[in-house]
Amino acid sequence: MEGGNPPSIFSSAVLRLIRNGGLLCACLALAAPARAVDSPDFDPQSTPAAPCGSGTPAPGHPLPELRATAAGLTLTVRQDGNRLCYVANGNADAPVIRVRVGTDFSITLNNEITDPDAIDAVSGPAKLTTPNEPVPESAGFYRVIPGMRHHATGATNLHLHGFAVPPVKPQDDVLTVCTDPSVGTAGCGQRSFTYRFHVPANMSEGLYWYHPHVHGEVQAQMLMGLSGALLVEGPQEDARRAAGLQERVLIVRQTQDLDAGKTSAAAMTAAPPIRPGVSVSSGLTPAATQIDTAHELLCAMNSGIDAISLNGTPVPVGDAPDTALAQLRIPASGVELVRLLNAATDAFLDLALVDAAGNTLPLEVVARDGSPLSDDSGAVLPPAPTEQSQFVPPSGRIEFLVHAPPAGTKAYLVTRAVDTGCAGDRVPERRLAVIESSEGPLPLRTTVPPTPRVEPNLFSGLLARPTERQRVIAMAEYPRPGSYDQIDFYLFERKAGAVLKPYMMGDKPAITLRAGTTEEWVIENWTNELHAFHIHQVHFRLLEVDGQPLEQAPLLDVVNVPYATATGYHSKEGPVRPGRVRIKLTFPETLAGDIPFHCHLVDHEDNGMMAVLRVLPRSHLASAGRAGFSP
Ligand SMILES: [Cu+2]
Repeated sequence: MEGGNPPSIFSSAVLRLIRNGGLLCACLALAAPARAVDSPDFDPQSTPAAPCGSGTPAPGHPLPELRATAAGLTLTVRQDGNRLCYVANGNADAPVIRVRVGTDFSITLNNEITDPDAIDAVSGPAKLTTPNEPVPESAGFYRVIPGMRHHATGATNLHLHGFAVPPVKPQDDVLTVCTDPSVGTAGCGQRSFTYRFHVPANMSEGLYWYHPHVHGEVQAQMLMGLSGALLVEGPQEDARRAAGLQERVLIVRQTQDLDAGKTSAAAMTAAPPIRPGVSVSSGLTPAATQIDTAHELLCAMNSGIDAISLNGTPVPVGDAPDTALAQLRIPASGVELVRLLNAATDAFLDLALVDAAGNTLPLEVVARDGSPLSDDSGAVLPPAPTEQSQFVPPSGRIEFLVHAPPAGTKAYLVTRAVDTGCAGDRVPERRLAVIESSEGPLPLRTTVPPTPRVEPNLFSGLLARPTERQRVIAMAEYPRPGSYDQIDFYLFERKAGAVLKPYMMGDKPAITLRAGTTEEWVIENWTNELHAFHIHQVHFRLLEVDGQPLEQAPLLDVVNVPYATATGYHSKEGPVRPGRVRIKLTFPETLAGDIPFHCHLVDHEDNGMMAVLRVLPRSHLASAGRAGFSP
């Protein structure tokens, strides 16, 4: 299927500039945006005295950038007390890594973590009383036993979120590849690992990201600072540059999770479900249990509001002076592309543009989760201005155009308060950035860049493919057997006779299928809080939310799953109606291997809300083992 010559998101922005302003301005790349002023003590240089640099950058400060090639770049994980950082070329500000479609690149990850106990302190107070069992088939990993928490080892690895590369080393294998800290024994067998990736020529251009994925300590390592943006570039990006459209990368991180590992402090307002076959006095025995669909609604008392940051600067809550916000100064009549990553561990965003009086302004979304808005053929759709706020779950990305406000006025990028359910965290409204137009003469440009040809991407034609199988995947939380003030998390295929238990490293795949298969999954949320369903390697089309079909089924790699409701909301009384989304997905032969899927509220993932899907290459049906997946 050919995409023809549909409008490019970038050229359409340029065309609108022509229509609106008469003069096409390519000035945006040339007119340097006003630089935010870093505080005098900000120094991102990694030194022995300050391994993660020092001071606080100016709000929204530009992030360092690196181009990754086959020659490779090195990311060194360093630690300064309760901070972790990715250091590249001596700079402890995690770089925005740029890669090109159709090329190879490599990243060497060095683990110089010095104090795993500090990671453990962040992951929460509930500690193991007996050692975790090593997982024989995955050196360096430990089982997360129900009723216990993983004791941080300081092992780390690298996941390229959203990347359509195989889950096979030396590419995106998070299940067997890890590196050890610079202290202690080498459980992973290595303190450094060189990943070698090939970016498929038909992968979508856009914003992706990288973060650690050692099951059991993902949340702690991300809260401590480990995440960074990754931009995949190709003809679309070339057109953007040629048009002079200025861009800005914004990363929201979470720096604190008040209930991390502190579930015991939460007051449950509903009684624990009755679990057939599980004795209350059974202590910490890992027990399988059946889903209890009649009594699944727990609420939790919430303690406070978690802290988030934007490009490394704390985001204030409530009224804050403009100087505390990221400064976006856009040349008058100009437009800027904002590429925003929600790298928070569990904070949701609901983005809107407003004027100084709080009136909503239109926002033009051009891409989500690294995929330009496109139809099923892969043809890019023009941005549609909307005043509807834009929900971005943890790990999600959104790219949108912001127009300079009229001279002398201001606009604000805000994230609205989010109702995460009575068991979820409090997410208040916050201002992220103030937007103003900058003055001065603008350079002129007289030619329009050619519209790039948009080729079908890896997931083009997904909607047209026949669905071969439907599955129901359920998300659930239960009080821990024998320890009812703590919660375990579950993600499993709901079917007759289903048995569920929290995911443990080394668990066999929950689902096995053949490459090329196309399926529809209904993902159910049987809890009273939002969850963010994410699957590695593939993007899916979101077809329905709570039974409502979506007009343009977006291509995503993470989706919010609405919380459950029941007669007598916030009650243990049933019947429970789970929140539901329906997605359609396919598994290309080139991505065969063991593909994790999990909740991207990473505390949930760390505590069991994860599973693995094995995609068997059609040519290797006889060998179902991992060893058979060499690319
Ligand atoms: Cu979750």
